[in-house]
Amino acid sequence: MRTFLLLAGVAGLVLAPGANAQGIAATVGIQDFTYTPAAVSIQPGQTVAIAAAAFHPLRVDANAAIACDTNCNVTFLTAGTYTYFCFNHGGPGGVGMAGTVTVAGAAGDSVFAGTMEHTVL
Ligand SMILES: [Cu+2]
Repeated sequence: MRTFLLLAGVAGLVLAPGANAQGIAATVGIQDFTYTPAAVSIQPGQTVAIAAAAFHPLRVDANAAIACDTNCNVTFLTAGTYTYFCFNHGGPGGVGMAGTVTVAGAAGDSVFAGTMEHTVL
């Protein structure tokens, strides 16, 4: 297993290596060019495991630095609605192969500043 450490350019979300203190709150798979389930809801600080592959590289609208092509664990620290998409078959704003993560709570409940980790198996 190789681990890359990247600087997160946007507050609010982070890629975590494996399970973090709060574990995986939701898991999103891929079936026939669709994320399943296409929408998940979590609490601030929880992690979503989103399937990805070289053929289905993951991008997160809110943070262009999050780009991974293996299964990605993305931790969302700030309340809000986040859209992600497959770089090959979707686009920003929920176009095509895309999904949504809703993080409960009032906007600005927490502020994140730090690093994100992208784990490549
Ligand atoms: Cu795809």
